[in-house]
Amino acid sequence: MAGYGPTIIPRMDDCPITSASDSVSVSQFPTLTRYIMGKTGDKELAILLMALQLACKATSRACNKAGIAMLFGLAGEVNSTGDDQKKLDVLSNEIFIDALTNCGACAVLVSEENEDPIFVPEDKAGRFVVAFDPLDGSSNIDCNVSTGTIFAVYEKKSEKNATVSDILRTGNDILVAGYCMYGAATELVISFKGHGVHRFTLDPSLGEFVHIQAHVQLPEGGGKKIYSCNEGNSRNWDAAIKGIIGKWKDSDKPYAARYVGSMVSDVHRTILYGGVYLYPADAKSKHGKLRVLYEGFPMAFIMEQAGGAASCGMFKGKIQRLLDIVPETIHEKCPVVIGCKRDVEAVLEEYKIQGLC
Ligand code: AHM
Ligand code: MG
Repeated sequence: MAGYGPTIIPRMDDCPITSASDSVSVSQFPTLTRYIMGKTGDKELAILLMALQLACKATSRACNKAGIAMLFGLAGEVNSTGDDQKKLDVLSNEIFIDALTNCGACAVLVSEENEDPIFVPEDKAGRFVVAFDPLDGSSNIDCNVSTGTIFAVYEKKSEKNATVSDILRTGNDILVAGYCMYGAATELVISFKGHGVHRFTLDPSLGEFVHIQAHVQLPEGGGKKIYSCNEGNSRNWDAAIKGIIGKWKDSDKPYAARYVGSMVSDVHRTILYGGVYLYPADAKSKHGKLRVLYEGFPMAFIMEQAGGAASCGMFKGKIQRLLDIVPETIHEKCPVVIGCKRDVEAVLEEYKIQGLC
């Protein structure tokens, strides 16, 4: 990293970085590749995560070149949930499927863009199952606003050939979850169960994700007072969601509204600054909009690992922790209320205040 100043690099071990004195000159290259190798102790999982990071880099490159390479616009197809596919949706999906089916570590893939699960042929299959949204935030693609990839990794339970039951499991079974944001910089945030949340930024000149922050935690006390949701849907919200957003807006120190409309960006900001991100159920969409396996679960997993909370709010007649849902189909949806404990708990309390639970 010549030209980037002194080679004082944060440690990548499990110690939180609290001050400059925690920084040591351990290596000029604290890359995601090294982090994965050091963290897993499991070569097959490391190979899988290498394939994922390769696909993120290739998708980042495609996003960067989209205007020049005429990759903006529609592909002319609709995806598994009936949304129009953009050219970049299709390309990024091909990138992820290619990387994951050929790495030798995956048995089944579930992609937002494919109606059915993809079973990797036996001669190339491995132990893991991956659910992913290759390019989330499609509505932002054509105006060059940040988008992202979201993924969750499980180990298959079936002894022989994988089945769909290997992916229809609660979010508590996730081994590793992450997202990659294609924004002003490309940033990959990853969490191995029990090992906190780590941030890596793509250094384009090196072609590697470089570790920039260990053990990311939401700000103490909940951080900035920010709510993030599509308020255009508010007339269809239930009384609790309407009530709490109203209270936040009317308080002495009102909350700010921030909404990119790309879940990765809105969740990333929530983790770093504080506040809450909501895509609740409403009268028109009883299950909300976001998909359990590759949007709700991985983001809830990361949020909890970062010291936040993740709930569905009121869903199917009861308040549910998001990671406890047991999906029955691969593209099913769930309401999402994720962020700092202060604000998620305030939402749940509002259900009690309104007499809804
Ligand atoms: P997508 O998977 O079709 O891109 O939809 C998911 C996205 C999220 O990233 C975002 O938070 C949400 O949809 C925005 O929805 P809306 O446009 O209804 O506000
Ligand atoms: Mg999506």
